[in-house]
Amino acid sequence: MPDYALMNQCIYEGKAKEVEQLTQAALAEGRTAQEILSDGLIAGMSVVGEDFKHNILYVPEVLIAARAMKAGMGVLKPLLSAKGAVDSSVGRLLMGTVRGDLHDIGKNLVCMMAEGAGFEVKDIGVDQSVEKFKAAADEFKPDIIGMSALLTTTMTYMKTVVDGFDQPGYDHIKMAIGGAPISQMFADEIGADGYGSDASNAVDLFLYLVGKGAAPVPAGRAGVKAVAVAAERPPGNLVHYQILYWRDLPSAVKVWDDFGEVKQDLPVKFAERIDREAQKLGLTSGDAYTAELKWGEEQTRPGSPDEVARALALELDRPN
Ligand code: B12
Repeated sequence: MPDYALMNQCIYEGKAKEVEQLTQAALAEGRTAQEILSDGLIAGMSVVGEDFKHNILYVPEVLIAARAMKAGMGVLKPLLSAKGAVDSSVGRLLMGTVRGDLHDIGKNLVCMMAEGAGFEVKDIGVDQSVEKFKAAADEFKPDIIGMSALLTTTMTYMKTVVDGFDQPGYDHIKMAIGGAPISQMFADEIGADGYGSDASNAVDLFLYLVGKGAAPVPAGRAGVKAVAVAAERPPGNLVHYQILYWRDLPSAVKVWDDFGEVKQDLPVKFAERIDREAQKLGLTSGDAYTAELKWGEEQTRPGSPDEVARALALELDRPN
């Protein structure tokens, strides 16, 4: 019997090589690709989804877990598609980033989580026009079309796509949208069927749109997360902290002690600096970009998580 609990744990910890090997071993033992997919991969990824929902895991950890799931999927995919064995009973999802927009990290994450929840997913990539969405929909016959946009200049194109599908023959397809600048209000404005605030919320939305779940409430994922209970900290309290780097450029900080935790994205100029550097180096694909994200060493210093997070943001803000 394959050790599915271990496989789930390896997904959670983002151990791609181990997941790949365990998947191969389970196949060698004669288990079906479908069983390994659901008990080994999907079960592991759903714990990741739950912990992401409850702010126990953050985007970098989820991306690393998603990569591990992808390693297992790589082994299973030829078998699943060869036998037509994918259980698409949950639903079929067509995903893409809209025209003019090259951001795909969030979209990829949504695809992985949706696959993890049992959807059959077709990802048509970035910079997609309404014509491309329609051609792909004609071929793939999705239940849902998911669109992603990260730029205020490209989010308006989502309406063009929604309008493009407002035609006989496409009425059964639900339109879902997401991306950092998107809101429920914008979704209502352009006539989309739903908006998802993050990958796990997106999966809840998809399940709802195919009639397999309750209406989700988009979660506001704030830049600063204080999971702390108000607590008296002793004088000289030590907190632990880590800095998330993109290559050598800081991107976010995580600070915690026994009483709570703060995760803070650094101010917008840090993201802009990273964007410029990524483009200069040509590391713009989702995988190339994410591969450069690494947590720095764990360190300690006195204070509360809030104070230390603020101090770190100031200290890291030096001209490069
Ligand atoms: C990584 C990044 C890049 C990378 C993209 C790599 C890649 N392949 O994706 C590179 C370096 C290429 C890049 C380029 C640019 N970028 Co950029 N980028 C970012 C950055 C730092 C992170 C985005 C990200 O991946 N977030 C993490 C993911 C997981 O979150 P997410 O995308 O929001 O997705 C989640 C949810 O939104 C939701 N979701 C997403 N899609 C969908 C879809 C559906 C259907 C559902 C339900 C849910 C859903 O679920 C996801 C998972 O939880 C942001 C800053 C930021 N902090 O957001 C800037 C940012 C988005 N970029 C920005 C800009 C301006 C640019 C450039 C124009 C820079 C330039 N001067 O050239 C170019 C544009 C290139 C183009 N034409 O698209 C601005 C946008 C400003 C604005 N409001 O319009 C930002 C906000 C940075 C900033 N403040 O300056 N960028």
